[in-house]
Amino acid sequence: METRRVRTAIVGTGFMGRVHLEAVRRLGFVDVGAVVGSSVDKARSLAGAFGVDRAEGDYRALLADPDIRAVHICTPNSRHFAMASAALEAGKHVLCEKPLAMTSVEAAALARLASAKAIRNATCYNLRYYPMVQQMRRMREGGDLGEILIAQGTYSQDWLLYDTDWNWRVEAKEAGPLRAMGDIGSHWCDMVEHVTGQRIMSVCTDLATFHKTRKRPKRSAETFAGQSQNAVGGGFSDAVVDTEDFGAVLFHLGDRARGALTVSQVSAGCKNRLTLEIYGTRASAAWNQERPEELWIGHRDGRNEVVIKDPALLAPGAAAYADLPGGHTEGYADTFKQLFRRFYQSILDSHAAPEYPQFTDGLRQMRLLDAALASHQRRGWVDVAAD
Ligand code: SOE
Repeated sequence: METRRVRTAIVGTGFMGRVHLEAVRRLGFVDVGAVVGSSVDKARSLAGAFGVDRAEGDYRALLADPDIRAVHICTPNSRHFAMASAALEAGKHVLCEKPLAMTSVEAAALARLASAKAIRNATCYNLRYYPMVQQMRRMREGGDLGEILIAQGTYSQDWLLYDTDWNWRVEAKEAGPLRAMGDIGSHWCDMVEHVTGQRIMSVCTDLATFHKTRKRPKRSAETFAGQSQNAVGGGFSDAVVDTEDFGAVLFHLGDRARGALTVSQVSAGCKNRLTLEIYGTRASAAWNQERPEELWIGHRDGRNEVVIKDPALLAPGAAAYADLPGGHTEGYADTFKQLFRRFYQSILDSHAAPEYPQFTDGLRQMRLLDAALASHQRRGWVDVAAD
């Protein structure tokens, strides 16, 4: 009888590796067979904290293991292509953190390979799956907002505000040429296209690197390490920074709509502030990741509303992303659970349509990043390459 369980592995032991491991363990039908780190010691540390028996220092040790059917790639971006390619070639289903790769050329190759192998593949644009983001999408699909005229917002954080804040994402050789835009801007762009059902067609972008150099710690610095990192001993060395702290993007959305986005990792007090505002011909909707259970609805001829997440009151397609009743907050970690549940259910049901962002969606965002960088370099409008 076919087993109704999947055995997977987590590759990467930093912030995202831990977030993925915790979310996978909440599914109930997925077992974590191994944790892989850049060293066996780092792998053992995370594996031991979660009762995972196997710890490896090289992801290739998993590829020959027939019991490992899927892998999560939660490593720095520079390793995504090699790891995802090898995993796909070994017949493993792959869930890769965003951005999918270092370039759209790499991303296109991954999308082609996944398609050729007919293997389940996902790019971790998990922020789509807050219940109230799904409510925005269902309202748009139902015509409640009318025709979209404007989309605007920001994704702002402050964990890289000081020149003593450091992370692998700061270095282009580890993260790719765009940091704020690639790391969090791509989340926002994926979300606006997912919610509106329209494509960003062209962009006019201005990037800024406020800290031209940063203090690189002689010991590794975890994501969001911030203040604790500043306090860590070991000293610093000066490093030239080749990625942006800030980006401003004007864009055309679909045939008619217009939009504006700012992205920052140096905005004091913004801990993880993704805001999305959609203005339509009938009504508006606005959402803030720092108040995830609330959705603001704007009206011209009636009272504005603030809707609080209560599955009993949401559109069915949105309620499917809420596991808890009203008043029981679901947040950041839950969005990973919602995406992963659908990913693993599609592994068990080979006929299921993928209800999650795939490598093709990861490629889409890489092409958007290409256009944003080219626009900044040319100081003018650039069309986004078609899929
Ligand atoms: C750091 O900016 C980060 O961890 C991103 O890499 C994640 O994708 C985002 O969800 C939270 O912030």
